[in-house]
Amino acid sequence: MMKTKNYFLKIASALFLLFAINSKANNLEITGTSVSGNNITFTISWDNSWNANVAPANWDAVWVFVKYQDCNTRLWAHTNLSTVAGDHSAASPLQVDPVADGKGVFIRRSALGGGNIAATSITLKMTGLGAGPYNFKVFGIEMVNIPQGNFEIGDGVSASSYNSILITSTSQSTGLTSSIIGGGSAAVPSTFPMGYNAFYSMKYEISQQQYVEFLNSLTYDQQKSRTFNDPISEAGTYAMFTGFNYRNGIRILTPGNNAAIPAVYACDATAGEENNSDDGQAIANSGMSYADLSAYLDWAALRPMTEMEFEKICRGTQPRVAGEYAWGTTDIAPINSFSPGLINSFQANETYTPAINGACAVAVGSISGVYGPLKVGVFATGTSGRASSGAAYYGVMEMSGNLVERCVTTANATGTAFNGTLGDGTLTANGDSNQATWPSPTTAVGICSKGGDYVNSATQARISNRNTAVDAARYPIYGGRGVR
Ligand SMILES: [Ca+2]
Ligand SMILES: [Ca+2]
Ligand SMILES: [Ca+2]
Repeated sequence: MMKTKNYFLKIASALFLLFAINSKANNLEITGTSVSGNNITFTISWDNSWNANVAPANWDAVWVFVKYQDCNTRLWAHTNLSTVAGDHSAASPLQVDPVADGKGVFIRRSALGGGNIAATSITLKMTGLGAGPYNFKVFGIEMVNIPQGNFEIGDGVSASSYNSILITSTSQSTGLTSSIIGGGSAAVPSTFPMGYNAFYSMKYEISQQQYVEFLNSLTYDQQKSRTFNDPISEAGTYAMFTGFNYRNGIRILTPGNNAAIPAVYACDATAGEENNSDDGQAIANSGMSYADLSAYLDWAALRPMTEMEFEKICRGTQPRVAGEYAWGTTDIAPINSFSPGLINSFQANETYTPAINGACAVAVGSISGVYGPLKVGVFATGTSGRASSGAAYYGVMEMSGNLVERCVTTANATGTAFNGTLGDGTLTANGDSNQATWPSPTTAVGICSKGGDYVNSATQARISNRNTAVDAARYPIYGGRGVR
C-alpha cells in the first residue's frame, strides 16, 4: 500500500485544528474486499484528508477503480461501476461520487473538515459483469480537486514562457490564437483542456508501488512493453533499468513464462527480500517513457495533464511571480538523494532535515553516490508550510523537481488536438495506450516536459518554464502523473 507523508498539514492546520493531529504517513489502505452479487465492499483509510471552504477551497479524494480477473484465463479487465450515486454507499465521514463513464468513483469527505480517515466501509455497485468466477482487486490513487476558475499563465521570464495573460471562461469557450497565448504556441482550440474547468490531479507522481500494481495486472506481452528487461528474466532482475539504478528498486519476484504467464513484480530497493519497509515503495517511479506513462493513465482510467493545467495546479488563483516555483516563490534549496540531510532513505518516512523553504529535488553541484528521485511528498512534515513542503497552490506535490512531468503541449497541432478524452482501463495487446486524441505513445509528438527534475538546473523547475522538445525515450529523469 502507498505510504507517504502528507504535505498539506500546515496549510490545512490554519483552517482546522483537527489537522494538527500528527504528521504520520498518508497510509492509503484498501482492505477487506468482499463481493456479494454485483456489490463490492471494502474499507478505505488514509491520512490528512481535507475538505475546505476557505482558500484554496478544495478537497482531496481517492480515485477508486476495480479490476477483475477471470479465474480461467487469468486475464485482468476493468470493471464498470454504476453511474448512479444512490447505487453506492459510504459510511460517515465519506461519500461516493460516481463519474459519467463508470470507470471508477471518487471517494471524499462529505462535509467540511480535516484529519485522518479511519477505516471506513464502502460498497460499490458493479455493472456489466458476466458469469464468473472472478477475482477482484480495488485500486486507489490520491487526488486533489482543482476548482473551476480564472488563473494566470506566463511569468514573462522563464524559457519559452507564455504571454502573461489571464485564462478565463471566455478563453476556454472561444479558444486562444497563437499570438495571444505566445511562447511559440500553436492556436489552442476550445476543445483543449486549458485548466479553467474543474478537474482532479494526482497528488503525487506515480510511485514505484503503484507501477508494480499496474505491471502485476498486465499480460506477459504488455509487461514486456512496459519494462526494460523482459518479464522472463530471472528472479531478482530489475524491471526498469539494467540494474539497481536511479533508486528504482522494482524487481521481478517470479519470472514470467514466455508469452504466456506474466511475471510478478515487487519493490526491493534494499535488495534481498521484497516488500520490506525500506524497499522504496513510495519513491517516484523513474525511467518511464511517455508510452509507459500513458499506458498507466489509460489503465487507471485517468488522462494526461496539459501544460496549461500544469500552470493552473501550481499557481492557482495567485498572481504570477517572475521565476516562481510550484510553491509560489523564487526560494530554491536544491536537495538530492545524496544530500547528507536526507534521512530514512527508501522508507515511507524518507524526508529531509532540517526543513528549509524551497527544498526541491533539482541539480545539486556534482553528482555523487546513489542518486535518483526522492519519495513522493518527501519534504512534508507535521510542521512544514507550503514553501518548505514544496506544495503547489491546491496541495499537489513535487510539481517542481523530482521527476519530469510529461504533459500535453500546445506547441504543435498534434498536442492541441487533445480534447481530454479519458482512459478506459484497457490497453492494446502490446500494452500501449489507445485513446482518441492522446499523443502517440510511439512518437510522443504532442508531449512536452514540465517542472524539471533531480538532475537538471532549477530554472527548469519554474512553473512557467516550457520545454517542448519531443522525446519518446525512457529516461531516468522521466516520471509523471495523471488527471481526470
Ligand atoms: Ca528488501
Ligand atoms: Ca515533478
Ligand atoms: Ca484504452
